[in-house]
Amino acid sequence: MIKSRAAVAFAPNQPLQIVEVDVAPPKAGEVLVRIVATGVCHTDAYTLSGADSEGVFPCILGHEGGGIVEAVGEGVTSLAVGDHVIPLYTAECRECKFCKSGKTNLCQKVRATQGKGLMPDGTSRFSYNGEPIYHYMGCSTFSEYTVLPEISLAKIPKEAPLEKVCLLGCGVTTGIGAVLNTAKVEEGATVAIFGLGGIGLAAIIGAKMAKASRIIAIDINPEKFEVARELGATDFVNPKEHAKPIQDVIVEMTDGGVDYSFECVGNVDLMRAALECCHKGWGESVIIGVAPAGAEIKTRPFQLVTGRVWRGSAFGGVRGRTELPSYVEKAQKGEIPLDTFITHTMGLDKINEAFDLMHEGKSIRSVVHF
Ligand code: NAD
Ligand code: AHE
Ligand code: ZN
Ligand code: ZN
Repeated sequence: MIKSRAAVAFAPNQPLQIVEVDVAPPKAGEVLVRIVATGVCHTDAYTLSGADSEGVFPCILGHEGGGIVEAVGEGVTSLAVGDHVIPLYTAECRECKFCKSGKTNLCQKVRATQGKGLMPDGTSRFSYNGEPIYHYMGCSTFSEYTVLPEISLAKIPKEAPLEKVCLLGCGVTTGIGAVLNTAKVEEGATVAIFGLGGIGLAAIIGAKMAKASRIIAIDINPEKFEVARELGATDFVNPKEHAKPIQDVIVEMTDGGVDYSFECVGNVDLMRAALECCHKGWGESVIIGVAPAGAEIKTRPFQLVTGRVWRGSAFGGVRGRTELPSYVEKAQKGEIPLDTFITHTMGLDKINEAFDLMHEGKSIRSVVHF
């Protein structure tokens, strides 16, 4: 057992508590990682709110981290002590039906236990005062030390700054990947992006990389427009400034609708608007936002009959162990401007401020340093 400083979510809707937890050594196929830095994603806030059907408490949240391998369990071959890694909430085993299909990044090897807050053997490596603490999304990066399956870690070059590339563990990769892998936006396409947080802004980068001709940025917080413009957005729409449904506004702006839209908020009404602002005959809408348990999407089936397509994207369709190193490389070359996302940094003791800043709409990403 080692001691680790961690921000524990003891119950929904309560501030995280900084305590010293016990971390058990990695078992076979597992790896102990020292987290150097972690971003705070809206999904952490979503689970903390109690709206996540897979939310279990007490748990250690966090899934956007960067760290260094501290110890490896029996049989681990792809990683060694000292390697730099990014934890993956979407594992990549390369041998399950999903991995072998070549059609999805949604490896299922450890997904069932991960969703229960447990390691693949059905137990937790974390405890506090002798009581187990649950893992979260297979990552639990709000702990100085965490244990993950070997297949849930992407090895990255040691030169990459972990306090920046941690953002590639979720938000930035998700937004870019949704545009490039899921939608496969082509040169000259028109794009609408709903929600300009870490995910939506990264989707703008993806759209710019794809050479989209128009990138329409939509948010109810106009303070997000400046950075959206900096990243390549060409048009800016605040739904609060329009009396008519926002899909009608976008359809009018674009001679019948956009080629692609992305919902990066987690609001089912906005998901409908994002679908319905797509062009008849071919427009495709990608749902990235995570909606509360029990929420459902709706539209007139006629919207689909007349050629619009509804898709979803998890971690941008990215196979983490195989593809994340190339994202790190792009960040190092300046092709993915991670600094633009990091509006706040803080120590673990101030992590609750990161949640406040997010809810107040003041941050894009807060990065917590250990
Ligand atoms: P964020 O809080 O940083 O940003 C959300 C943005 O949406 C804010 O700018 C906010 O002003 C805007 N917004 C809120 N309501 C709006 C509305 N009605 N119309 C327009 N804009 C509105 O969040 P984030 O970290 O960027 O995450 C966004 C969503 O993506 C969350 O639901 C998160 O859970 C989800 N997510 C999904 C994946 C995935 O793999 N599918 C990965 C990461 C995050
Ligand atoms: N537990 C949630 C599901 C949440 C969800 O959809 N998560 C996304 C990643 S969000 C990252 O910030 C995802 O990857 N989903 C695919 C998967 O396998 O979980 C719920 O609502 O039950
Ligand atoms: Zn996330
Ligand atoms: Zn797999």
